[in-house]
Amino acid sequence: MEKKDIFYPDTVPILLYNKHIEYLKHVSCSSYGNSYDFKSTESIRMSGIYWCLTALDITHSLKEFLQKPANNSDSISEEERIVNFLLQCYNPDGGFGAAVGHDSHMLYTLSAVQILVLLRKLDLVDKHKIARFISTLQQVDGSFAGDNKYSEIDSRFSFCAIACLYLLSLLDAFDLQKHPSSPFGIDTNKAVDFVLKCQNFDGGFGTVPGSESHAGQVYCCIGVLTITRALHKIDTDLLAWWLCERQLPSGRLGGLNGRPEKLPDVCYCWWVLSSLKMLGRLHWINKEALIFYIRACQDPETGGISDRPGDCCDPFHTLFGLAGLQLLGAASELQEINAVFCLPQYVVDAIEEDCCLDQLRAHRDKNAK
Ligand code: GRG
Repeated sequence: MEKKDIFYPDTVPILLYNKHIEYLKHVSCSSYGNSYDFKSTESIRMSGIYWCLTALDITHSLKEFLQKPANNSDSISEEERIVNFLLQCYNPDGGFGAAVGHDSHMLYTLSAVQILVLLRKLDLVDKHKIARFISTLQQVDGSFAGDNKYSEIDSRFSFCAIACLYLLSLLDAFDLQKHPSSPFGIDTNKAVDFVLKCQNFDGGFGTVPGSESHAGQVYCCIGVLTITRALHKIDTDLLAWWLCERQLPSGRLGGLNGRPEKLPDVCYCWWVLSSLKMLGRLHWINKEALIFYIRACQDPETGGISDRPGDCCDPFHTLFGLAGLQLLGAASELQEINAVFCLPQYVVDAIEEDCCLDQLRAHRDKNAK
């Protein structure tokens, strides 16, 4: 066992599918709103809703949950409650805050857009206004700030910007290279150049050029390069090797850490596996050992998945544990997940089909003139 590692139990349960659905419904439900855990997570509320709804969807239980009456009343469904909350977080600048009254931020704008596409409710918002908000956050070097107030720069925000524009089907329309006279837009080439500068000698990526490689940042940077079709610009094998080195050799092998000398954590099953999938190197990881690790992090009593065996469960680790098992092909009960957007594959397919249809219609109308 390495210096920074953990012990595992000898036996672990199989995937506790029904227990996880129970847990997810419990923490997503309006009646959970009075709990300490709920109140203390207000600053990340929008992302919390995205994690829960995505996990409910890949466990085939979203529809049923959304139709339930909220607060045990007949007047409003859980879906209406969530949509009302989301619209209250939609700010006049076009972005979304984490909760009602919070300033717009790139992180929560992506979560809100992900929720809207999951619920098929994008028509409730002004897509162009959201895209304009995102475009105002691009800096001269191509990077993106998280908000207009503190201007923190991070490759996470590059991913949020590019992923949002793609999910809104506005990535092309907002590309200044393609529409140079447009008053709003982003420079996609510069966005890619910035992300490429975040790659280190070890193959990994950091928050900004020169900062330490971290698996979470790798996911974001590889996501940007995948969406913009620029993945060929990096040394794939070097990065895939660094990602595989995240697997710790403890006990029966297993969990992944986010950077050298750190403890394993279930969330890296997502950040590392989705990156390997985008790179076409998912088969490089020891799948059996990782499946064992994720299963060991399940709570057999309450359902839900935690970061490490025996810790408390939460929606973040539950989503990424389930999504990791799905990518590993170890959970036939789950719906396929898209490795770039962390949304059910059928949701991403529907967006791409709608976008193709719109392009065909535009082409037909242009030719008819
Ligand atoms: C669509 C899934 C999705 C995400 C949106 C915000 C974002 C894009 C990605 C975040 C990527 C990231 C940086 C993940 C890492 C999260 C994490 C557990 C950070 C913990 O960092 P440390 O330093 O932990 O506290 P370690 O494990 O290094 O000790």
